[in-house]
Amino acid sequence: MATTNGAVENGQPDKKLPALPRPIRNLDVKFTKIFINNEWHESKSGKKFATYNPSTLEKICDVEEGDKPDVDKAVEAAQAAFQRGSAWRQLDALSRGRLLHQLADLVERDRTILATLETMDTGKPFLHAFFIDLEGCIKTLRYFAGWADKIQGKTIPTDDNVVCFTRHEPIGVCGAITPWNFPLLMLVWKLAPALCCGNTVVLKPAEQTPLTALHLGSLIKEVGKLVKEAASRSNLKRVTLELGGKNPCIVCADADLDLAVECAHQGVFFNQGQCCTAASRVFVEEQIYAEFVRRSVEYAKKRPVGDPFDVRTEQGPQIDQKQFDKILELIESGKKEGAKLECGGSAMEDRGLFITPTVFSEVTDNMRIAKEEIFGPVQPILKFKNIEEVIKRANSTDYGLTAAVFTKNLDKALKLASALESGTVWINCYNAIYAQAPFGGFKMSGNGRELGEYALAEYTEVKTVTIKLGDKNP
Ligand code: NW8
Repeated sequence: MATTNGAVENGQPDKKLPALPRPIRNLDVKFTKIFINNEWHESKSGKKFATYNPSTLEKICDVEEGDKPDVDKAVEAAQAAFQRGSAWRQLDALSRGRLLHQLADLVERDRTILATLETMDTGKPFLHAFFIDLEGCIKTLRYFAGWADKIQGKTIPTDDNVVCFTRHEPIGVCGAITPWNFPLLMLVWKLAPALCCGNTVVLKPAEQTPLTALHLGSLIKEVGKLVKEAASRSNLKRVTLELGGKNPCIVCADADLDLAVECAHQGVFFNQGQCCTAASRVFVEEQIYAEFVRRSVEYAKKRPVGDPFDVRTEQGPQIDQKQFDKILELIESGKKEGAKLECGGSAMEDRGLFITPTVFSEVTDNMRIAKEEIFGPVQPILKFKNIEEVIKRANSTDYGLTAAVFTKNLDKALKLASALESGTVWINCYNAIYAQAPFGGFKMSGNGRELGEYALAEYTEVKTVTIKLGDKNP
């Protein structure tokens, strides 16, 4: 029986845990057409493509297939909306921010629908879709909503009698191509900063996973009505890219071993291994190597794989047959090249595209599993002897997206943070991604930054305005 002070008879505080969100069963997919200029369109070619649930291999629905003429139509509409004097261009910055907040409100309202669609379309666990993808979307929209009226230039003192200042202007129509691993989240990482700077956007979602992008279209339709006209641009396109990674995760002998094992495990297996940030080269110092492998194998064997709508599931199926085959082929190469298969290593019997969590030990730098992006639930564990050596080996890749270091020694942590050639270095944590902090790649992992204030630079042109002042005093 609960008492007035909120305590129950057993002495535990009567704290009500919020009930876990539940997916929507038999959700009807409402939006399957191309969204342009606040209207739904059929494809000009009349073509459609099927999208499949990778967990059941059943067809979810047919979606209108956009091609060049449809993209041209979208670009024309986006150019028109960007035209000087259009409703969008005349909108004040605070209102632009308010629209992004309203879109965030609607994403919150439809959060369960969107998380359900994302799980149907990708096979990722529903609770991950709900608490990571949708949480990240809402936070990113609100973060950039706040920036809309804070984008400002500088006043620059010069060596002449002039007033010189800069304006940070929107570039114009932004084309965004988004991946299938985090369909809605990656879309929002592009849409939110582009719109907060006053641009217009043409988005092409990955063929595998169009559903949440289309639902977002329906939400945008609710937010406001955009108007049309025409604009022309030069052909020198600015390109921002977020590409792959073969991300080193360095575990020093002095690390908190429980933490390091857990983070390295989640770091590589999260999202079925289908993350640009996957911890796909785990370097472990020799003194603790055997123990680290033992505990990592224990973790991998316990990882719950199955129906992504089951609340206990941590790992669902891979996205499609092509990725599935590629991962199994790389696992075979690991076996052939002499890595030690500790657990997993195969497809799950009589199921669709599920792969058992796989750990390889005794991996060396020249094996394919140590060099190529696997994009699957495969953890290659390598051994290192000292810091100078591991820096060299960690950096000897064309990629440079993220790196992680586990150590209790601050000097070592900071030395590695500066020596590692990657856009992000995580110390004693993994996948610590925030709307406020920039994210992007060094080297072949990409160009430019998403999230944080730095993302604004990708979506704005700087204009210098210089005004000659009169020589005479008034
Ligand atoms: C945008 C994203 C996040 C966020 C939280 C937790 C775990 C993993 C990811 C993640 C704003 C605020 C928070 C994650 C997301 C994308 C990739 C890899 C990991 N993001 N998160 Cl590619």
